[in-house]
This record gives sequence, C-alpha cells and structure tokens, in this order.
Amino acid sequence: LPELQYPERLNAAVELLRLAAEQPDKPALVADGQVWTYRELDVRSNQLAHILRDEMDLKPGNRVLLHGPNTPMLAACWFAILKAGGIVVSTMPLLRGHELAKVISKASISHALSDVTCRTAVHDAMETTNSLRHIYGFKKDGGMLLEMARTRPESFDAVQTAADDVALIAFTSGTTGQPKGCMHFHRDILAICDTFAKYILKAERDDVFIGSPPFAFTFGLGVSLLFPLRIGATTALVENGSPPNLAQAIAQFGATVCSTAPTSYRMLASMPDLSGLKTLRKCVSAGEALPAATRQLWREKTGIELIDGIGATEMLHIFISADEQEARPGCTGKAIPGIRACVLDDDGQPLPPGQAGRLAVKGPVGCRYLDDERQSVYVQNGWNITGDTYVLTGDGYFEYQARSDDMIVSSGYNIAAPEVEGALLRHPAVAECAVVGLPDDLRGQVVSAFVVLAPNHQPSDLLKKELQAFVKDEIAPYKYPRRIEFRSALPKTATGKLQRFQLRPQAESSS
Ligand code: 3UK
Repeated sequence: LPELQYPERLNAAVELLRLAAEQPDKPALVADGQVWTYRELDVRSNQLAHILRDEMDLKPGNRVLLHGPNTPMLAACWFAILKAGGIVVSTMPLLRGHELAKVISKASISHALSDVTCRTAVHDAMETTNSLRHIYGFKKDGGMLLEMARTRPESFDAVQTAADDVALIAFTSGTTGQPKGCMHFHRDILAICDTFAKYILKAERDDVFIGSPPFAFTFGLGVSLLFPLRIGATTALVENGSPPNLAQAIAQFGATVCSTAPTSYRMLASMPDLSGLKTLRKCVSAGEALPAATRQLWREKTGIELIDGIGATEMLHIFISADEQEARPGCTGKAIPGIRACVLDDDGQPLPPGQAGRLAVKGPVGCRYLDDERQSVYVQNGWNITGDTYVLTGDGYFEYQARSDDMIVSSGYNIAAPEVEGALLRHPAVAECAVVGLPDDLRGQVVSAFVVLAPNHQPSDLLKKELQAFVKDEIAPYKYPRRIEFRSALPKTATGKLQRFQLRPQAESSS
C-alpha cells in the first residue's frame, strides 16, 4: 500500500496532531466535564514534553511508565512522551504494585507519569525495583503537573525519531500465562490507522469515538486515541468502561463509533432501554471471538452489524476483519489490506481451505518481544503465529475455531472450546461460561463447562441435564459438556478475557 511508505524520520505524535493546525478549535478529547481542542492537546503535550526533558531529565530512548485510566491528561502525556523521544509503556490502571514492579524491571523503566488515583501501586512498585528514578503524578484534569506545564513554551521541537525507532512497549494481558512486552515502532502506530481504520472501519471526521478498553490495551489505544486523531475526529474518554458506564457515556457524548468486547455488547443489548444508544452507527468487537448469537442480538436490538476483528498486542492491532457489508456470522473476516494471512499445519506447511490449523500472518506490523526466547515461537519463517486455530474458506474468510491451546481432544475428536461456549450462551439461564478440556482416563480429555448463571436461575442437577441436552441440540452431540460446574464468577485478565488455563488442574506458565 502506498500510504505505508513513511519518511525515514517520523515522529508518530507529531503526525497524529497534524490536523491541529487545520482545525485548532475542534474538540479532540472530551471527557466528563472536560473538552480539549486539537490546539490545546497539541500545546499541552508540547509543554509537558518540556517538563519531561528539562525537569525529569528524559533522554530519547528512555522508557516511561504511563499509568492511569483513560483521561485527557493521560492522552496528553502519551503525546508528550513521544514528542520528547521517549518510549511509552502503558499499564492497566488496576495493576497492583508487584505486577507493576515486573513491568518496570522487564522494560527497564526510568520515568513514570501516573494518575494520582493509582499512585500507591507505583510507590509500592518502587520499593522492589531500582531503575525508576523520576515519578510525577497528575490529576485527570491536569492538577499540579499541568499547572507547571502551562508556564512552559507552547511549542516544542519534537525529537526527530526514525520511523523504525521504538515508540511503545505494550504488555500482553496474560491469557495463557505471564505478560510479555512487545515493541512497536513510530511507523507501526500510523500503519494501523492507515490499514484497519482506513479500509475497514472507515470512520469520518464528524464521528465521535468511544470505547471501553484502556490505552494500555492496544485495542483501546487504537480505537480511542490513534484512529480518531488520525482523521481529525473527536474521542470521548471513559475512565471505567463497564457496560452501564459505557452506555451512559454513549448517551452523554452522542458517540457514533463504539468499540468494546463481545461480552460487553451482550450485556449492553440486554439493557431494558436502549434509546441512549441511538447515536451509534459503527461498532467494533475485538479481544475475543464474537459468538454468532451476539452478532445477531446486536443487529436485532440496534440495527448495527458488528465489525468483528482479531487483533493481538504482538501485531499492535486488528489484522483480520470485515466491514458491515462483508461481515459473515461465525467468521472473523478476511486479511485486511496490507496483511497476508494463511493457515498452516504443525510443520509450517500451508493447509488447503476447509482444514483447521495455525493462523499465520505477515504485514507492515509484526511481533518484536522484549525477551528473545519467545520471539522464535511467535515468529517462524517471517510469519507471525498468533496461537489461534482457524479454518480458511474457499473465498478467503477466516473462521475462528479456538486459541490453539483451547482445542480439546476428547476420544479422538477435536472440539473447539468457544463453539461449546457459544452454544451454552444461547440458553437463557447462562450469563457467562468457560469450556475447557479436563484430563480423563477414558477419553484423554473431557469437555467441561464452568457456568455463571443469569439472575433468577438457581444451580441444580436438573439444570445441568437441561444445559447438556440443549447443547446436543445446538451442535454436534459429541461436543456436549460431560461435566458442568456452576460458578459465581470466571477468572479473567485485566482486559476482561477469560483465563481458561486457570480452570485446568495445573496452571501452565507457557507461551
Ligand atoms: C484473541 C480474538 C477471536 C486471539 C487485541 C484488537 O485482543 C487483542 O490482543 P491480545 O494480545 O490478545 C490476542 C488474542 O486474543 N482475539 C482477539 N480478538 C479476537 N479471537 N476473535 C477476535 N475478534 O486469541 C488473539 O490471538 O490481548 C485485539 C486490537 C488490539 C489487540 N491487542
């Protein structure tokens, strides 16, 4: 793609704020009680960059921890760090001290900018790490740090980084074990805007973006910061993206483009009154497989066809997707423009359409782990092996099966956990569920479901039988869960994904 030919010298923060000159008074960021125009975002991030360089002694290439919920100030700091030549390391707002400490030492972090609401965790982390030298706190509307910044010059000579200098280190959410740090370049930040956002999402300048995932999850960074600013749109930032909050904020800001996870769409759709969502026109679902039932439910309730897309921290953002016209239930979509994708067997040979195998992708952005040992597992012969099992159809659609480690082999049958979950979710008594293969002498593994019941449903043996019969009716009978256990909650990552490995007997710490 011609748009992916970036100049050798490129600072993503400067590029993303280019439209500030053209539309200085247009709101770039809105949040509860705050409106930041394009000019303000540009000027404040320049002033903050002065503080980073002059007060905090930031040198190009230093790694800066950015910690807090999505707020205008967090966004301004993100731009300031890149303008000053630093590398952004965003962390999930709810991380505890010991989890932050791991990130700080793995990424050799020297500086931190933290929302005061999460400062305790940063201070706890400092006690066990020694690389961190400078910490500044800020309030969501700026606080002292912004007061200080306001006294600095309004312009800043942004560091002329190379297009392939590292701009950010993103940590995976640990769906299968320990979080891993992934490095991405300045050009990668623009590349995701100029591929997925440009060709699949196709939002416009008048759009108001909103979403639940924090910037620390690259899904959220893209949909709530990079995509809207790249096209000069407005983004509404929410600190807590739970479905009720998100619904309230959509109505408050008149949001038109919403991004969140499948479970969240399911919960939004079950609200008694959906009139607050009427401004929405485009909705992106990512993070986990989108059950066909959720796609259908959302379309029935809102008239909107979800844009499903599979992305990964390793790939920065979405690489297989389909717009509203091309969407096909049960399929994630096709390789997006600029990306090549195929399905490989265990020896790395391409499989013909119709056969399940390992998804492999290649494009402008790829995996670069901080630690080298994992690199050769994810990247093989130049292909990124995402750890997902897919079937490629004859006409180029990728049909999701499961995370490769969530394929269950029972009595010689291959069963994809998400398919069984999808069937269970169609039963009204099921609010949430997770399916795993538990070791079994007879069958090797036995399909086992952990079910969270919807309000007004009580656990009973009778209900177990009913659910089993229900699944047998919905999908091939051999896939039904022979074991069912009721739980009040399921183990999840900070990004809200199921941690199925926690439900298996010994938690593995691999990949
Ligand atoms: C799974 C999906 C089926 C899949 C992400 C959009 O989720 C993101 O990144 P993570 O590193 O996890 C990656 C893994 O999550 N997955 C994500 N989306 C889908 N599975 N259908 C989907 N639509 O196993 C993948 O390998 O946390 C998503 C943008 C940026 C991201 N980082």
